[in-house]
Amino acid sequence: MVYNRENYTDKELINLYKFLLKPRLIEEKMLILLRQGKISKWFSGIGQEAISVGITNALNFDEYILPMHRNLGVFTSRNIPLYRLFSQFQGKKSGFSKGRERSFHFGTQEFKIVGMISHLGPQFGIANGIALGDLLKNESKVTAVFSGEGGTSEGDFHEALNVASVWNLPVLFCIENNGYGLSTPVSQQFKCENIADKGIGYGMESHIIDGNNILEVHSTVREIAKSLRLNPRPVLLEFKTFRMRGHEEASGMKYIPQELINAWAEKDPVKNYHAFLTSEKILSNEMDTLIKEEIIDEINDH
Ligand SMILES: Cc1ncc(C[n+]2csc(CCOP(=O)(O)OP(=O)(O)O)c2C)c(N)n1
Repeated sequence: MVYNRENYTDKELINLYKFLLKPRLIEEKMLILLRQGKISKWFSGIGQEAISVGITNALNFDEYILPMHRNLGVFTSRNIPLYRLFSQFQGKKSGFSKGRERSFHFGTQEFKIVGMISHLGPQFGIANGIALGDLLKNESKVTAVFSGEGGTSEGDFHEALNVASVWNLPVLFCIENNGYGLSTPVSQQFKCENIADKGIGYGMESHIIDGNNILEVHSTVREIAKSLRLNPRPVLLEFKTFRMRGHEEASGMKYIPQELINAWAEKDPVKNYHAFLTSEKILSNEMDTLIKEEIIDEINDH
C-alpha cells in the first residue's frame, strides 16, 4: 500500500493512527464480551475502519454524518465518551436510545450524528434534506452519508442521487464497497464494474478511493469537502474495501473464499499504516506500546 504523506505533520499522522486504532481495539474487546454473553449483537467494521475514521476526521465537527451499522469509527472519531457508547451497546438506560436498542440504530444531535435507518436506502434522502437545509440557510457545510454497496440496490439510492444532483446539494455519498451485501456478492448486485460508474447517469462527479488507506481516504475527502463548501454539489465516493468478519457475528462468513480473505488480510488498514509510520521513523515501538496502553486503559475504565 502506498502512503503519500503530502504536507501532513508527524503529529497529524500519529493522531490519525490513534483514531484508527481506537475502533479496532474496542472491537477486539467487544468480541470477547460477545462470547461472554454481555453483548448480544455486533456488526464488525474490522478491516473497514480507515473509511469511517478518514471521513469523520476530514469533516468539521458541526457537519452532519449519517453512519451505518459498520461505522464505529465515526462515533469514536467524534470523541463520544466511551462510557456513553458502551452503555448504548449494552442496552443500558444511560445509552443514547435509553435501553431500547443495543447496536447502531441511534443518533446524537450533540455530536451531529444521525442514527442509521435499518432499511438502509432511506438514509440517503435524509442527507439530502440536511444539505438542502444548509443551502437554504446559506451555511457552507457538507453532509456525509454512508451505505454499503448492497444498500445502493435499493430505489432510494437512485432517487436521492438524482435529486441531489439536480438541486446541487452538498452531500458526500460514501459507499463502502466491501464486496458482499450479507452473502450476496457484488456480481449479483450490479452489472457495471464500479459503483462510481453510476455517477455518470446522474451527472454527478464520482471517485474511487482505496478504503483501506487512511491517508488516501482522509486527504481525498478533505479536499473534496473543501470544494463542496465553496461550490455546493453532490459527489459519489466509492471506497474499495473488505469486511474481515461476518455481516454480524452470528452469521459467519462461510460464503467467502478463504483466498479472498487472505488477500485482504494483507491490506489491513491498521497494520499497513503502522508499518508505514514505523518505516518512516514517525512511530517507535515504545510510542506504539504507550498509545495502545492508553487506549486500552480508556476502554477498560468504562
Ligand atoms: C430492506 C432491508 N433488507 C434487508 C435488511 C437486512 N440487512 C441489514 S444490512 C444488510 C446487508 C447490507 O449490505 P451492504 O449495504 O453491502 O452493507 P454491509 O453490511 O456489507 O456493510 C442486510 C441484508 C435490512 N436492514 N433492510
